[in-house]
Amino acid sequence: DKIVADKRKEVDLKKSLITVQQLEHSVMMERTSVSLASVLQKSNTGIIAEHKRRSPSKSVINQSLNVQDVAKGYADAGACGMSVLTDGKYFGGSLDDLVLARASVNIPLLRKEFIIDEYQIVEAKAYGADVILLIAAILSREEIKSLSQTAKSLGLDVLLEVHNEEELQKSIMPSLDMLGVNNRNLKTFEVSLETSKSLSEQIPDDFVKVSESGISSIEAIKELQTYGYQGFLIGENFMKTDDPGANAKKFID
Ligand code: IGP
Repeated sequence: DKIVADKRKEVDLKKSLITVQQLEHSVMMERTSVSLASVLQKSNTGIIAEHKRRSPSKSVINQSLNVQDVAKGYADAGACGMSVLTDGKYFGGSLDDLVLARASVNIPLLRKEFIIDEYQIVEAKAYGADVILLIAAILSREEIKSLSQTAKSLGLDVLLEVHNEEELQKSIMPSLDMLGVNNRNLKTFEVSLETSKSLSEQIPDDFVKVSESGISSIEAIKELQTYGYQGFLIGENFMKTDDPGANAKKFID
């Protein structure tokens, strides 16, 4: 897999510049994380609003906004959490975006990244994240287990992403907090909310269910709620406008 090979190189380079021990000295390591799963469980709307400049499927979405303004807009709108893309190559994000978002808001922040190594989890904590994403399509069950346990030991929530039954069955384990169903097929980029609907009943009740990608209406959210979803990860629909926060607010009030 191309992405995994790219990340392997990126992580090995970073490890040679900043060691895990150095990351562990970050002042952010002392900060108490906020659990996104518990915020979602108390919310009626469950919006997780994403900062996303571009994507492989849509190329440019929005390159002109300042991440701090976007973060404040989402928090003021009442979003339960914010997702910050930190991948540079495919999404035009960076760890700076995470730091700047952290400096601007107190809502839980998800580090949206292709995580393949424990190093990236310590990095997530050191740069202010509350939650990490693990993607079942690129990880073995053993990797999901050790990476999620590392996250839990740092006080971070874990969102595990699947897009089919096989990935779901291989991933279920107690060290996960939220199960996210990605409505976008990462290979074909095709989006269908049917993915969330059909997998919902196979997700055990002890996990908070999150529906990810391609959500563009309040009606879609209402329908997904009837399938037990409590979290809704929305990026493009908010980011394609000049004021993502104002757009998010329409989904919250
Ligand atoms: C947001 P959308 O269609 O609302 O912009 O999707 C989010 O679900 C999507 O960015 C995403 C993603 C990912 C990006 C879901 N899983 C994994 C990168 C890696």
